[in-house]
Amino acid sequence: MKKRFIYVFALALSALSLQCDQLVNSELKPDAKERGIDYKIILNDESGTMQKLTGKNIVCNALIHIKSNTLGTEYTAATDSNGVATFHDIISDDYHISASRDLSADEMELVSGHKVAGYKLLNRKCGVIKLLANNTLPVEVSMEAVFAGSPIVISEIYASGPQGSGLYYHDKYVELFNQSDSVQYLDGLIIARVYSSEVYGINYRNDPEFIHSEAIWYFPGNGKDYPIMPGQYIVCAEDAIDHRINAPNSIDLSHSNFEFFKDDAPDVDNQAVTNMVKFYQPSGNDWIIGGERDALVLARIPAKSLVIKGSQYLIPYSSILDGVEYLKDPTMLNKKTLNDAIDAGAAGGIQFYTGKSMERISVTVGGKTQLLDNNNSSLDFKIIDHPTPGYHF
Ligand SMILES: [Ca+2]
Ligand SMILES: [Ca+2]
Ligand SMILES: [Ca+2]
Repeated sequence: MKKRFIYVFALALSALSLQCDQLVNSELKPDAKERGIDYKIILNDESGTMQKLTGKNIVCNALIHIKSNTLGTEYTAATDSNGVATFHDIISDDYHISASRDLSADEMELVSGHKVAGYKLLNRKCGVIKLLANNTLPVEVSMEAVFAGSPIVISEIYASGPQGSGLYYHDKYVELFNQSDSVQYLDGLIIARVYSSEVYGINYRNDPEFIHSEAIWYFPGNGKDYPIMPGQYIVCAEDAIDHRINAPNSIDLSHSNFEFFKDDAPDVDNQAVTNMVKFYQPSGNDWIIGGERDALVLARIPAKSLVIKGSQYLIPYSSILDGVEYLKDPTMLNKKTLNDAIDAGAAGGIQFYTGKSMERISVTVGGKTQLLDNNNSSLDFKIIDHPTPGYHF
């Protein structure tokens, strides 16, 4: 369960800074001939944490990472004692931004009276900024204190279907990773698809509180029946079979950890692989995720406590451990359906039936594998040439 303190504000999504663009203008294309200029980004903490620590709202000693939405070029800089980071020779574009400052247990004790680890100041409300050549003022980005150590993350989504087997696409899976130092339990954890309708142009990206879903499954167990060990990957397969029998270029998922078996449909059930529990999915013959675009969330909340509205169940943002959106063209962020506080960017850019997959970028910190988790899939994910069920590329 995500630990939170009262002073950590609920996700207030309305008060976005004017310079923080939630919707990206897809018309904006960088001009290759344009000369790069220097930009300053200033970080302000709106949660009162830095005020308590330093008497000012500016955030010093923070790391800022930006990535051009169109060109993919990346830059990193640290903020100085005035909370300002300077980036040199930058071309105008929309930039994904992740700004982060660790809060030590000693600092947390000063702020909250509790000596707790795992908190950070993050730019949860603002994942994309616009840097324009004619703007010489510092771009302001707001920060808030959050518990940032989700122990379990979505490490890979494979959905495109294999090469050379016609329209075969039953080898989809989602993979999870325990990146904490302790045993975690999957029991009751929800995997849900984020609802959107391209046909009717409906999505709930700007809902201030809830994910809307028409496909909710959860892990079986009564609390401690299904452990995931530190550093372990867990594969949840659409069908836990050896797909190479039907599609030679596909993969063997018969040893998956879990399987989505839709008991009210003509679906296959490998008796040797534990089934996920279907809580709600009124349509479709299986757990199917989009081949080129979709959004998934992982939530820690009892499914039976969820409320239904119309044809969709509502999942509170506060219960979400991780969320990943992927798009056919991940630079078209105006097509996003998942709220920016959960995922400010998008993975993807994979065509149908290419056998390609997307996984979180791994970094080694102190000899230990960590997967990037900036709540921005544009920064955190990369495309890989083939699926890697149960391991990393
Ligand atoms: Ca199935
Ligand atoms: Ca099964
Ligand atoms: Ca993998």
